[in-house]
Amino acid sequence: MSDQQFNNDPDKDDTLLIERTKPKLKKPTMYKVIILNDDYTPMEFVVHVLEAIFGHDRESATRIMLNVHKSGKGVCGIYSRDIAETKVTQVNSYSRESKHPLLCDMEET
Ligand code: TYC
Repeated sequence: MSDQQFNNDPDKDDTLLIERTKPKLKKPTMYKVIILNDDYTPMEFVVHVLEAIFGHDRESATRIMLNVHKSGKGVCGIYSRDIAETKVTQVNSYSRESKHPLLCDMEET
């Protein structure tokens, strides 16, 4: 049996090789932006922050604020890392400027 007859010369191999590759897109890690309760920040200020920075309507903002007041912390929204970091900075800067102790943080989902 000759190479010519069976086309066994690797340099003449005409088989198509398909390599399996990982899909390139993976879902980004998402982050919960959390506000923390304290004894001094006025309820109206927290509601205002939830409306202005997180886009909640009055009803949703009030529900979240009251839940945080009772339970200690609560989720304002879920975002990609960059957006979550920006929201946390906005809340903490605005609270400090306004002389309120309200604090915001983020947690991986
Ligand atoms: N506990 C505050 C008060 O009694 C209200 C409050 C709610 C503060 C939620 C912070 O994230 C907070 N005035």
